[in-house]
Amino acid sequence: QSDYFFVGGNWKCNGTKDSISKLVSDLNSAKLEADVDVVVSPPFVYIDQVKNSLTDRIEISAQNSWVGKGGAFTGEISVEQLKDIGCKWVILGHSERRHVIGEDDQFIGKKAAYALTQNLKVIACIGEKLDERETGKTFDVCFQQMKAFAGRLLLLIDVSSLVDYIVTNMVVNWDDVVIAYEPVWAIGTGKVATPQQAQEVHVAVRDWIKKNVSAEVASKTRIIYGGSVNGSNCAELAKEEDIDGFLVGGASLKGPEFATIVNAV
Ligand code: G2H
Repeated sequence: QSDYFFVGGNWKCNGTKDSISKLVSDLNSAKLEADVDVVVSPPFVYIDQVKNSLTDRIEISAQNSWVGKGGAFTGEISVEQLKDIGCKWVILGHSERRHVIGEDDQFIGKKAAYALTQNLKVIACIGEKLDERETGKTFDVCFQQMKAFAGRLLLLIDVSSLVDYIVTNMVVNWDDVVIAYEPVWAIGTGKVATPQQAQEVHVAVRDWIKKNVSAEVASKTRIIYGGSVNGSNCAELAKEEDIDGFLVGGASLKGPEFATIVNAV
């Protein structure tokens, strides 16, 4: 695990060959601080184009992956294929996959576990919806989502035997996981969480990891914030002690603004 700030650009379902070529060229010429891990996540169909034109300074993530080994799964992309074309990361559990496409905690947890066993690193997203925040369920929802990730990774739930527990721990490396807290009400809405709102959840999630995984993993794991982060609000957010980086959507489609966010610390 790195102590570095981590900034991911989630391009979502945006772009054309031309616009992506321009974005890559802006990123290639941007000055990025050395002590920040930078990742961009293009739509599947443009990953190869980006891989072949983007500086190695920036790693590539997919926005989703299939839950197991490839085969007769029409329309899906396997972890093995993503690795084959040079992806180092995959975003899993993004709220758009959860709430628009309908993926549930268990399915997402399974995807994360499979990706990690194949050495594809995971940006694991969690976050509450507006009504859940308003009814005081923010922590419950985030912890439930964490449990689905961690439960699969460490067999925290239903530890059936010590042997299973040890084997799973040997396979899974928490160094390969970044947690992204993205309150759903702040995603693509222009309504960013205040630094205090984000910090409060990040601390709670870190504490959850400490209690349910280990103090060491809790202190090392990067917990990044996502939800309407832009060039103007990133510096304030980055000052919070438990905000270790950002997952950026809309603002990552503009190279210079994304570079500002990368350099926010
Ligand atoms: C949250 C974020 C990127 P945006 O989904 O994952 O998008 O910055 O557009 O809110």
